[in-house]
Amino acid sequence: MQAMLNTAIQAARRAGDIAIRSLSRLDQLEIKAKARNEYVTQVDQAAEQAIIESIHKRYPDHAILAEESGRQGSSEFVWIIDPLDGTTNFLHGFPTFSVSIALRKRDVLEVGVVYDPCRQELYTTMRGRGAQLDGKRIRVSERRELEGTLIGTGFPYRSNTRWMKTYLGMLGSVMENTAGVRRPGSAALDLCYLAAGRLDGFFEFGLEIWDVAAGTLMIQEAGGVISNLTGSGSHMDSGNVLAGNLKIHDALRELFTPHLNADTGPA
Ligand code: 2AM
Ligand code: CA
Repeated sequence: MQAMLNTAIQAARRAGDIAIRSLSRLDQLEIKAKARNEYVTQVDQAAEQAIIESIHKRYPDHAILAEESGRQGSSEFVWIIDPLDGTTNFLHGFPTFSVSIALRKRDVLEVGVVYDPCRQELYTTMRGRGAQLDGKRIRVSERRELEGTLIGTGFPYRSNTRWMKTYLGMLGSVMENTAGVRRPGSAALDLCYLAAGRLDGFFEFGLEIWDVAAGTLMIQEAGGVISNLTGSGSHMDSGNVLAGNLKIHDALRELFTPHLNADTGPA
């Protein structure tokens, strides 16, 4: 698996470099929203192609599940790729976005890499081998109570706005019971911040598998817990995510129970 991790690292750095180079050109683009959106889509696609090319050079038979190009091939090895997580930030030149690459073998996550090209921070993990930031071991925070915690989240968008009331209720409860809430805008990176103890908890509705695959293994290998919102099932199916160390995960779940019980929210 070390060779596959190395491939993922190399691919993530390549994609990150494309994003950074493209960011300086984005500044020179005309302000028209349509032109900028099209340009960002091109950057997404170019970064994804660079990643797929790096992977297929070493592992031509492996399958791909990627945000832009969807599913390709069939193999017990599937690379799950988000070439640019935090596209809205990127579009605005807001320097919080990431590249996320995970490798799954027969439904088990084996490798995860998330790269933040703005800070040049590299998060890596392999099943059974812990999680690292720039090669140094990271762990989830040790806080045992919600008081004093910093919680990350993402706002509902598109079809998930139907849960807006539920979400705002949950957000209110978190604001009342913690030291603060942050909404950086790249879910893959948020999960790594949790793995590194920079955030104590995290919750969001409606994420895609490429947003969370690498971050999931990162959190698990850093000693944390990640599940769906009710704590009873996999967030990889529902896309609804609740994460923290064991104590904070459970405390958030308890805090959210009254909001989710009335059949008004997602699991
Ligand atoms: P993306 O930038 O790759 O789209 C932010 O809440 C998180 O949700 C990001 O990881 C973002 O990934 C994801 N997301 C997916 N679709 C989105 C959308 N239409 N608007 C905002 N965020 C979206
Ligand atoms: Ca994404």
